[in-house]
Amino acid sequence: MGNSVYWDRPGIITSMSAATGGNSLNTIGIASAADLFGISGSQTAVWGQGAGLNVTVDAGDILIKYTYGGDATLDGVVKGDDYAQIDSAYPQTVLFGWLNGDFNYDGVINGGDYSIMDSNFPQQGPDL
Ligand SMILES: [Ca+2]
Ligand SMILES: [Ca+2]
Repeated sequence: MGNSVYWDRPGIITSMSAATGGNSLNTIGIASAADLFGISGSQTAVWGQGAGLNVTVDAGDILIKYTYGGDATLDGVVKGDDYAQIDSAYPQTVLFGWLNGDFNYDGVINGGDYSIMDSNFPQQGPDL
């Protein structure tokens, strides 16, 4: 079986010290623009407005952000809408990926992912 169904490779990593050495406060979040913004076809959206990025993205773009573990929405902060993402995906058991709350990329959404969010929520600093 190829990697078209299950992701079992190292993927994208960062050497930024805040995201290495077992530190789960900061990491790399990855989501498709189509999933994050609910767009398709030729539709576009503006990503990173709060962070001053203002990047126009289309449904085929993959968004990668250095952010806090638990920032499902890739806006640089862990807050209520991130908890809403994981809370809505968890009971469905068929949704995966960063946007749905798989913050450790192990292919399941479970207590380990909630632990990352719950640990980082009070520790996070300024929006990334
Ligand atoms: Ca967020
Ligand atoms: Ca997980």
